[in-house]
Amino acid sequence: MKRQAIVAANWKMNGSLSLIKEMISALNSVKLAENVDVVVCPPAPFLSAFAVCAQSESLQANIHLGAQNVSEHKSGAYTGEISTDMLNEVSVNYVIVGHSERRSVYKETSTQVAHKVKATLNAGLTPILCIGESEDERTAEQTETVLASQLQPVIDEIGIDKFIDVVIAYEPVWAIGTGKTASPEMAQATHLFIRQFLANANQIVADKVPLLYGGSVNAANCEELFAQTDIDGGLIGGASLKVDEFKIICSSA
Ligand code: G2H
Repeated sequence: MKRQAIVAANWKMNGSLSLIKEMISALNSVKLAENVDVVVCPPAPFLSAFAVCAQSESLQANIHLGAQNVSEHKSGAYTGEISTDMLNEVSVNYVIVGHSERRSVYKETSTQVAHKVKATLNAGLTPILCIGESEDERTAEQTETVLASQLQPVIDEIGIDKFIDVVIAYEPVWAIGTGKTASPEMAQATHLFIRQFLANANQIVADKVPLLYGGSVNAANCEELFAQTDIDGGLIGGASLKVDEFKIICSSA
């Protein structure tokens, strides 16, 4: 079975309205393989502009808009937060949930992440659930325990069957924005663990869920990473801000 492949751009707190326009026009000329979707996740103030520009430029259908975060609450007195309904109104399809920067800087717990995944699914949006271990945890050979501890609360919250609509991004924290990338073999081995962990609960779901790799992916290393059996694309940070480099990454998937 050929799984859906996804290349997602996480701009983090970078970019501008002019980059939105430049990226849309560049992506319209990329030749994507049939099973590849591209997701661009700009900062929240630019979501609406992306949606409007994508429509006026007739952006190809397999390029989608994503948000970098969402509230687990439906609405109310949550200053600074963004709801799933708001994201739906501006044509967002995907939401990055539980990125390591949200977990470490904003102290999001795996339980809160699980609630966000549930809210995202309930709104008909696709969560890109980020998981990953720190350098110390990898050195202490705790990688699998940590990944399991990040996945299990989500399984408990939504049920394994609903995972069929979830995308998982494995991002080793030590590889994020550092220029250090997991070797393709190391990334493949960890992706295989994640798939087997899901398979213990539901083989059909495990076979279907796209597993993205993230952490210093660039034009030079993407091809080898994407060629691994259990790597179905990538979550790209720094390199997704460079239009020409991101085009190469998208065409490699
Ligand atoms: C990991 C990744 C995008 P970068 O955070 O989510 O960023 O590619 O810059 O390491």
